[in-house]
Amino acid sequence: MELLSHVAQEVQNQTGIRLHRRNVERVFSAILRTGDFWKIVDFSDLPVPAVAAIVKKLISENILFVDEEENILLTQKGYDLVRELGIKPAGNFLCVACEGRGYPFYADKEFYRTFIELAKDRPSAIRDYDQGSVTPETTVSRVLFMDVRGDLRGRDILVMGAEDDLTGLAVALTRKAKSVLILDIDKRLIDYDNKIFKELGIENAQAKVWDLRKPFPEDMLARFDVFVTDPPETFAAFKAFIGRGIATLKESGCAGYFGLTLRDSSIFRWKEFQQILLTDYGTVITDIIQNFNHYMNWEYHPQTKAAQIAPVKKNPTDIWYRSAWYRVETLPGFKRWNEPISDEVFYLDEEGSTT
Ligand code: SPD
Repeated sequence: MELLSHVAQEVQNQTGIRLHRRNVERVFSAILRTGDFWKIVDFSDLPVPAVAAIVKKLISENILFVDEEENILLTQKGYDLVRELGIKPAGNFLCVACEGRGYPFYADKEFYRTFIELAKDRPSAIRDYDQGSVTPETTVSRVLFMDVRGDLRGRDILVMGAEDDLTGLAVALTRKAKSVLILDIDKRLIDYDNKIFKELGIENAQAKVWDLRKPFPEDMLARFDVFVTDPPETFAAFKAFIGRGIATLKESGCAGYFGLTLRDSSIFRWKEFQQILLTDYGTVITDIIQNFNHYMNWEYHPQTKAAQIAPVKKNPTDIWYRSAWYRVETLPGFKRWNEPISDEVFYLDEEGSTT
């Protein structure tokens, strides 16, 4: 078997993460751009355990080595192999102004500045709920995106299970929505939002503690025009956050926004998520903007499986964890899923490692 397929097969057997030869090719391509392990994960679009195992395997084959500064580099054998296989680095032409999202976070400077000011004392991300906050630029861009798509002005909006990003606060701050309800399991975030709403006299927004593993009461169903969330990547969390979000939508033509990453789940799992969205829930995917969400590094990183299985001890120093921003729309006959979650695998499974 040729080398890329052999490595893909061996790492798949070892990690339980589905892989094909081009996943391994992509790791090589990433290494041609950077020696930083965490950026290699970012550019490879693969779960951390897969990249860690591929890199370790290639080190054991004398194709890669780690230098004194913990950079991952090609050996002469590695360079010869890359040349022989014709592997190239990908181009990098992302817009530096909008950071590649297509929505200029600086468009409304007053809004951007106010949000930064309000976010500066935010509670720090904690491991218990797999928190990891997106940058303020990401949060502001989410709101602009919603506005452009007609999902902000005059809308009843539910933001749930993702308030470490303060998206609900940002939506409320525009004062353009009809109402904003924020649900999160973390009381620190709920108190933070409600205090700001009180101080600023924002009366159409409220925040409440809620555990999304529990079904919603009847009065939450068919109540909102738009939901926003950012689940952990397990199937149980996908249903609890997104299935339940769809259940709260009023009618066909309503919209849901959420992030899905390839750092904690594979492209094979994305296919299964997309099948659930299309077939089980009866929605259509209108948008996927890859790497829209940029997550600030979290303090608990050294305690995670990701840190433990990495081929280097060096912690990430730059943004490496990013996720795609999905927008779905309900179609006639869409299904409202609102079952209890009994699955114990809620935050972490074989593809995830950053919790
Ligand atoms: N534990 C690391 C931070 C993870 C933040 N959640 C990202 C969810 C993407 N759907």
